[in-house]
Amino acid sequence: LGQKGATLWMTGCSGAGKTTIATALEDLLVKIHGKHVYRLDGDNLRTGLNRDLTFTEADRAESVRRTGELSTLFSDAGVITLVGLISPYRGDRDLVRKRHEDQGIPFYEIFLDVPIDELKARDPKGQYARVESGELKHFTCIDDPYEEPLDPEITLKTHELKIEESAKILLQRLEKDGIL
Ligand code: GGZ
Repeated sequence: LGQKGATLWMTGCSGAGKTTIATALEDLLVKIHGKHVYRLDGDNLRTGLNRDLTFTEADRAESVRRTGELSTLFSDAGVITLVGLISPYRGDRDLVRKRHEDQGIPFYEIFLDVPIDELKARDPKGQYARVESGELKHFTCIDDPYEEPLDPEITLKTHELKIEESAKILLQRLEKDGIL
């Protein structure tokens, strides 16, 4: 009965395109497929639910855990939940996957795989420049760890794809799996 939910968990370095791809996909899902979609963005959550958290390893783990709990609730309610979180640690992401699997909720780990030189060239918010100048420290993928997914459901090399192409790949996967 009703809509089937799923969590699409986008992981990758700052500037890899998590928010951009999620927004493009949201557009397709809502406008073309009339689906109920919700976007959970790490950056935004840090102004509310996660505002007590910093960028230490422990706080990042907690941010991933809370967001994972949220995504299971939304997806369980039948919403297609699009998460964009750097989520740099494999173990944290695996725990979120397990929470979904234990509850029978479809979970897709989507790795936004972009070379670091490309990220530095994009630098939409000037973060990488601030890291370079020493103003910003412990920045993921530069001087703080990012553990690449070993077996993601989908890998998107967003520097080799148009935004719409990346969104389409995700959409087609949801269609193939009977979620749309
Ligand atoms: C990584 C940081 C850091 C550090 C601030 N490391 O692209 P942005 O810049 O504007 O958005 C990023 C956001 C990442 O938050 P997440 O909640 O997705 O990260 S995590 O999953 O690791 O908890 C980034 C900004 O915060 N930012 N300092 N040191 N990103």
